[in-house]
Amino acid sequence: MLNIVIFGAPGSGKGTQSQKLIDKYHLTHIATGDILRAERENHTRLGELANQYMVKGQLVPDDIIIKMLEELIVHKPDNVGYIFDGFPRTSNQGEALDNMLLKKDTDITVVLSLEVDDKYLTERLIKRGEVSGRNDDTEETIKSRLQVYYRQTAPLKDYYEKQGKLVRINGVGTIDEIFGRIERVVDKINY
Ligand code: B4P
Repeated sequence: MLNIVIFGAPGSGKGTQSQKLIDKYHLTHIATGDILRAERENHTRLGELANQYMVKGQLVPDDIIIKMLEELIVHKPDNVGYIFDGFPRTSNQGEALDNMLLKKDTDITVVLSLEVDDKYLTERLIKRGEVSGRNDDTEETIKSRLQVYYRQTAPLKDYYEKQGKLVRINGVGTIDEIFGRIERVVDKINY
């Protein structure tokens, strides 16, 4: 299987590049942010609970996210692999993902870390907020999301670096330029 984690700060292009990876490599998309937003729109208990954290730019607690993921990683004979977009975001989630995949006799193939300067991240998210009206794309919340990223999520890079799975990708440029950099990495992998 080809199991990719797409990693990066809020606004680094995870969702955007995931879509291109799915189109080319036919992977199953697991995007925790999208799932939580869909739950919120459907006014489920999970959605209402998650929203309390999301509007403040905080992470939804690990136990909720990990349980949600366990229900999503189910065996499908025609599945060539997963793309994990926005997950894992903490060390606990990283360890839980390794264990979940091990139980399915597979593992993470590569972690693509999109490297983008804060000034671009903020610019992109404010722009998206103006168009999409996403309630966490406001200047105040973006600040807190970036702090949360550096404190809770960025340390996962060491975890994957030690496993020899981390590949840093320059995440500044046009969407196609960045995808070109990603393709060059993924096309070299035998899976
Ligand atoms: P997410 O939905 O994952 O949001 P995100 O980090 O902002 O990334 P996103 O994928 O949306 O942005 P992208 O870079 O693609 O999470 C939202 C919230 O949900 C979190 O804050 C948290 O509360 C909760 N959550 C989700 N997962 C969780 C977990 N595992 N544990 C706990 N809580 C969790 O795109 C950003 C913008 O940039 C877009 O408008 C795009 O068009 C633009 N863009 C992309 N590439 C560009 C480029 N090359 N140049 C210019 N603009 C570009």
